[in-house]
Amino acid sequence: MARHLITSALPYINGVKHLGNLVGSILPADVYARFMRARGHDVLYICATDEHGTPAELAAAADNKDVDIYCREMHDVQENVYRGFDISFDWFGRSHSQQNHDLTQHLYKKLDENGLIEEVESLQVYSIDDGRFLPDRYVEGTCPHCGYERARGDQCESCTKVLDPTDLVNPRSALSGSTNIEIRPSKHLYLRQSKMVDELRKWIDTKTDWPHLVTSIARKWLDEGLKDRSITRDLKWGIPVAYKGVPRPGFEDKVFYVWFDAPIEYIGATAEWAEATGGDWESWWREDKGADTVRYTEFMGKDNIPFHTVGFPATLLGSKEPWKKADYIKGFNWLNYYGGKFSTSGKRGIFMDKAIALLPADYWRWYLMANAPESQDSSFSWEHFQSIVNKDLCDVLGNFANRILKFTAARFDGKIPAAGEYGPVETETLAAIEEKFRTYTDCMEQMEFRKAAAELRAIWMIGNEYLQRAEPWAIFKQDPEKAGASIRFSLELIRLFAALSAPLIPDAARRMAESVACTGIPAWPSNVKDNMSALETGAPLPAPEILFKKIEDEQITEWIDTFGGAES
Ligand code: B3M
Ligand code: ZN
Repeated sequence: MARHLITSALPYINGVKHLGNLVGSILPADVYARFMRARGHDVLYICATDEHGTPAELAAAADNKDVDIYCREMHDVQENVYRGFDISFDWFGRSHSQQNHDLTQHLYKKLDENGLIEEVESLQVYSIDDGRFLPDRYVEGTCPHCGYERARGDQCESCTKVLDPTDLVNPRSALSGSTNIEIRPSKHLYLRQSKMVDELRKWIDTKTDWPHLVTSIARKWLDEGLKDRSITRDLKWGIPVAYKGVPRPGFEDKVFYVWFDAPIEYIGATAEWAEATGGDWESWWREDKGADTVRYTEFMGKDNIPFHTVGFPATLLGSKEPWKKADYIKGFNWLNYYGGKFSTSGKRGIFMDKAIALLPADYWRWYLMANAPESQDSSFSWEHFQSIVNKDLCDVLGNFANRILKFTAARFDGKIPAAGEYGPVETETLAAIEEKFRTYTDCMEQMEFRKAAAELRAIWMIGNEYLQRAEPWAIFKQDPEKAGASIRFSLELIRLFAALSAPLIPDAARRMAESVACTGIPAWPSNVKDNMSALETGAPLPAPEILFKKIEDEQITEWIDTFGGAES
């Protein structure tokens, strides 16, 4: 048993996320957390809303709300949506928490003491019509690198390059749309990342097992020469540039940049968790207090990789304190919507609250993980979604469970029949499952989620093949006892499948377990064979229920109508 700290990129507070966001960090982190817990590890899965910066202010303004109230409300809205998707956070915190204030100001202080902070007078975009500076997303314009016309001042969504507001071509205010803009000087704190390139490169070089997607992005940044980056902003909303309640002179009206404090909230949220549960957050984060034995895995979409391979490690390394850093980073490409982008601002694609109103979480969880954008982008279409759900969940898994449960109800009075001796069919079936179970476990351990889903599906299919070969319904008349034994074998398989499927489809797994008179999700097996005699002969089963309902063509037509399809 090992201790596993798992974090997924913190969703911005400014609205419910779409399925592309979900599959790019939180969902795979949850699948991994569930898998590792099932394997008996001590898991702490931490996430939070990312509440500072211009997106929060802009969204609150659009909603006519005080930003403080807006964030509190949206945090709860988001948390509920994630719970609806059965995301098993151990803590879902808020980057505006007191804990994050304290930690962010502490790390700033350390960096300053270590000579890694510099005051720099820099040129900022100022909107004359709005009467204020326009940091980050308050400015929009054309990306100087790829020509995307709706690039924001902090990063281009299209080519993922990190930008400075003054880089944008044809800048305009995101508040008023005004192009009446000038460049004015303002004093800011810069983190002297340029002094840390060697240390960062040494750290990255130890990560030989990281996915190419992740290390290549990190190396590109280091090779291009790390620029010192500004870690403060001319904003009101955020964490004050202060230490122990005393503002830094000249910085009374400024706050830390959201990308400075957001990753620190991984630690902050753990401290929130500790306060709420009596846990010990330092044992997860301080290598001098036990965290040296923790394995820390971060999940994120590819646009977030630079901040986690360079920005956040620079903060932690620069503090010269023994903070836990990522042992592994799992990065994801994009999930597209009919080949185009899911877009929050363009309201294109499917948002989590809408998705969960249409179908239970497991339908989405399965589809998204089986098609996770791991080695390349993947694409959602309603037609594809329908075919995957109907094939995998209904025809393969659902049908398997259903046939057995119905037959048990009809022929065995709804009671679990006695087991019998294994014949060659049973022996071969178990050997085949055992082999797939090994590869499935390996894939999950390696976080190769698409492959893992394919292996799990193959396990379900072996169940169906067993039924075809054993044909309990055909032999029932001549040999009810033998038919019973084969049904018993199949019921044990349902229980086994419940255990194995739980990380991906936890609610269906629970219902499968209940359908064979087990409460809760069965323990993860150490091998298949020894887990085939767990049920109690004669135990009554509940009336069979359909595990998954097929998605009909009419539903697809309707949803394409509502959400847009290929032509939109
Ligand atoms: N909120 C960006 C995003 O939602 C950002 C992640 C922060 S992780 C510390 O893509
Ligand atoms: Zn661009």
